[in-house]
Amino acid sequence: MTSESFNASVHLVDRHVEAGRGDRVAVTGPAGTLTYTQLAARVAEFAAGLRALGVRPEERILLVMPDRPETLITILAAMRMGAVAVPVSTMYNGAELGALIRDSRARVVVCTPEFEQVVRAALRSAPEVTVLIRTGDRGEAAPAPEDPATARDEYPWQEVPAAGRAAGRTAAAPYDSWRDSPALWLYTSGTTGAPKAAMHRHGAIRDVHEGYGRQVLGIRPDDRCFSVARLFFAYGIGNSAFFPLAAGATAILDPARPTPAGVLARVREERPTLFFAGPTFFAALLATDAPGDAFSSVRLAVSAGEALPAEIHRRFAERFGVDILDGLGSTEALHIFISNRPGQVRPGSSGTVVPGYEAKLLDDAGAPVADGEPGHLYVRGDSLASGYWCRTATTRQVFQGEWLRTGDTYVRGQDGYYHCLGRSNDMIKAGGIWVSPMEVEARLHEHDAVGECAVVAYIDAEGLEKPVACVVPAPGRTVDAAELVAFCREGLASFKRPREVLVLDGLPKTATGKIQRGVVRQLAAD
Ligand code: 3SK
Repeated sequence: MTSESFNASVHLVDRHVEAGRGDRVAVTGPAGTLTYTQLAARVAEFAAGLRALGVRPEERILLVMPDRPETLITILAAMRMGAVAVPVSTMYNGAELGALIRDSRARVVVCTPEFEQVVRAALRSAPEVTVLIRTGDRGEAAPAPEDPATARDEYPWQEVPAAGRAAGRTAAAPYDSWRDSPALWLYTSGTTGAPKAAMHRHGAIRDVHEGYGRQVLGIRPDDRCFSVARLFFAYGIGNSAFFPLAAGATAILDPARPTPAGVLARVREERPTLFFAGPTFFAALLATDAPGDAFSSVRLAVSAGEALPAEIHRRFAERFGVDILDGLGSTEALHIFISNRPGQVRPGSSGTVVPGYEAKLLDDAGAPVADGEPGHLYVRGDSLASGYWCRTATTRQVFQGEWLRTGDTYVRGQDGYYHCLGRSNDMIKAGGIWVSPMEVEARLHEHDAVGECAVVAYIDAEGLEKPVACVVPAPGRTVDAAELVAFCREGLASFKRPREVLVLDGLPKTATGKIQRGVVRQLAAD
């Protein structure tokens, strides 16, 4: 007995061509425009090329790419031929990326020129990679491998389809995947520290659109979706790929690193109707001198990644005349499962449960809590990941039967609206991205001026979480805060750096010597 046949790539692209909607624009932006017919052809020929290069169904193809049509084509081609797309953050350094590549056991890595250097550094510690595909000018000579021991085949991205044609295949037929076949892995530091891959199925891609995209956003073919969160985030890939494509609408992709000025220019030029960002970015937009009509094309804005403070919601709605739907999602659930609804927004709340999901709040002993009482949030629904790749113990902690333990503490009002109280553990969510305090502390400990340290979240003036390093200097040393932040920037992806350094005489400890993080958080807040 097998599952229902289902290929997410066919659902997102070919279905529209078969239904006579092929002339509609699927993707647009400064890096190019493709109709659904053109996208379908590019995906099928790229999938044929990947097969000719020896990629087999269920193998991983890891992408280090900004948001551009080639990225979308690569992800969809991987899914079409039954392989697993693994888009990863473009913010990692070589060592961090190398660890992810080794963990995924990908044999194929695809990158764009601006990330080639970091990818090459990563590949020095990832000898299992046998194929490197780089976008760039056609015919550009591949640099000689720096270390013959890591020699691998390199292909310009544009020439991958030619490999398919040389093998007699101009277009790959879709692989007969099932709802439950693996389609996408997304790395997350999530609730438990070290990055691990949440494994998502083809069927989950349809599920997130059906529940959130269609029933909450009411997304239509004439919508134009623009997301500040990039394709390598669960939030971004839903916003910029799954929702627009499932609805036959248009995705606006911008390869530039998002800045308030750049995003405002893109909104002016591309006129999105749905705009997706996180609270930190909404706050940054409010700090610009953008005119009141800057978002006049937008019918709905969406916030996720961390709880949206009511004040940011109010100021944005007042200044730009656009309502923001705050929601809660997770990489493990693939997208948003609790959300406000158009016309029924309660500022300061995450909203109510999205169709297709159920939520429950439990106390420390696992008993349900009453409305108005705080509890640990659990969610269930069809889009949940099947688990973490090669992390059995963590999978069992987080995926409990049908339920996902989100790691958040919430309270539900009698009206069914959920309010975030913070995380159940010490992980920090800065700018919508998980930061593991332990990882930042490990880097701080590499500095010889640091005796002891604890990294905790503090809430800034906008009501948003930021990592702060509380540091006890090593004996006889003084700590230069700016130098310490620069030191963290050098050794870690920049989003993990402490935004402030607080120098203390000692860290508060329990009788057994454990750092009292609650007390440290309090010190950081004062
Ligand atoms: O963090 C969130 O709220 C989120 C939302 C949608 C998809 C993924 C994530 C992590």
